[in-house]
Amino acid sequence: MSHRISLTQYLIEQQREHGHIPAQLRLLIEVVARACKGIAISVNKGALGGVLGSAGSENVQGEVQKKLDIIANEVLIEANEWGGALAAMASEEMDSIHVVPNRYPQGEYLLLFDPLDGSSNIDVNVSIGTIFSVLKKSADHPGVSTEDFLQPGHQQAAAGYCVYGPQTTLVLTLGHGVAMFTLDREQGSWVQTAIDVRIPEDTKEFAINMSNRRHWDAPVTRYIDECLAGKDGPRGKDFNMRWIASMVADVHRILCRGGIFMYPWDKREPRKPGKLRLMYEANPMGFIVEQAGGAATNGLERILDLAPTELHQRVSVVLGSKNEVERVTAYHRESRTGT
Ligand code: AHM
Ligand code: MG
Repeated sequence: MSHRISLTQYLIEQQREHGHIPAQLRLLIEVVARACKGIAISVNKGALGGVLGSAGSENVQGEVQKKLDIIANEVLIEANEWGGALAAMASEEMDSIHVVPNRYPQGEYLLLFDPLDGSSNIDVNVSIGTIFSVLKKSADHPGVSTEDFLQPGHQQAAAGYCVYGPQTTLVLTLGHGVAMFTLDREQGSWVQTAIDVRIPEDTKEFAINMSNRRHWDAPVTRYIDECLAGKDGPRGKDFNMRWIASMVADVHRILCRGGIFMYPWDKREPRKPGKLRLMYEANPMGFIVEQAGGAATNGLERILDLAPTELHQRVSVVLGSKNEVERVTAYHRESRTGT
């Protein structure tokens, strides 16, 4: 049998041989991965564990929280607050940042997460996930505040997601490519199952919530209509469509076989830049996708270059196979300049 590389071995090698990560970051990733294992156990129990359904509360964005949203948030907080690597955490499910309590040592990293992405899929047994982003706190002042988190995505030290699907898979970037690890339930460990993941530059598959078509902006309608016209249209080829309604699962498919994912601004709530959140959804996914050779923009600019102004700010998202993302971005630019 060929030698199986565990997440622990991978991280130690990244630290020791390649010098890509300091020890504190290695420990932090290990703890996040352990928390994801705990979340996977709750997800898998489903109705047997009494974890399905609404929690009867709302988060800061006014969305109804599911029981598993809250459970996953608590698992991540409890696993990470005592380890010494973190100064604070931020989550889709918490209004404000969670500073590491005084009884524990404070580290130099900041952790952001969407504890349970794709919440509408929880109760219907469809793939969901956890998304996380790691930033380094500036060392030029003591203490920690929300402002410390407001860094552009290109400053992320690490990012990843865990997809709870037919398999439980952890996907990770430390800024040197993308690796995948599958949970071996019998061993209880993460085993590396892909390295140097690359997204094909071209694709014939798009992911968008088509029911919003009447609300889209002209460049988005133009792009999708051209795809739908198939081989008789300007693209000269047939396209396929997928929409799982879990960003984690849609992005995972794109990492595995290419594609484009879009959640654009639309006219339903014109003052919101989009549905998805920049700091703990678009930034980590943008980092992963770029590290796999893809691209991620808000229709006009690279997502990782956006300067955040709020912890929970929203953003329009276009990501995946490079040539398709560039095409959508070009359509937006043309519509701005009128060319
Ligand atoms: P969530 O973080 O509250 O689960 O919302 C984010 C999700 C994404 O995973 C997914 O791409 C999108 O919302 C689905 O939206 P829609 O319900 O419009 O299909
Ligand atoms: Mg989400």
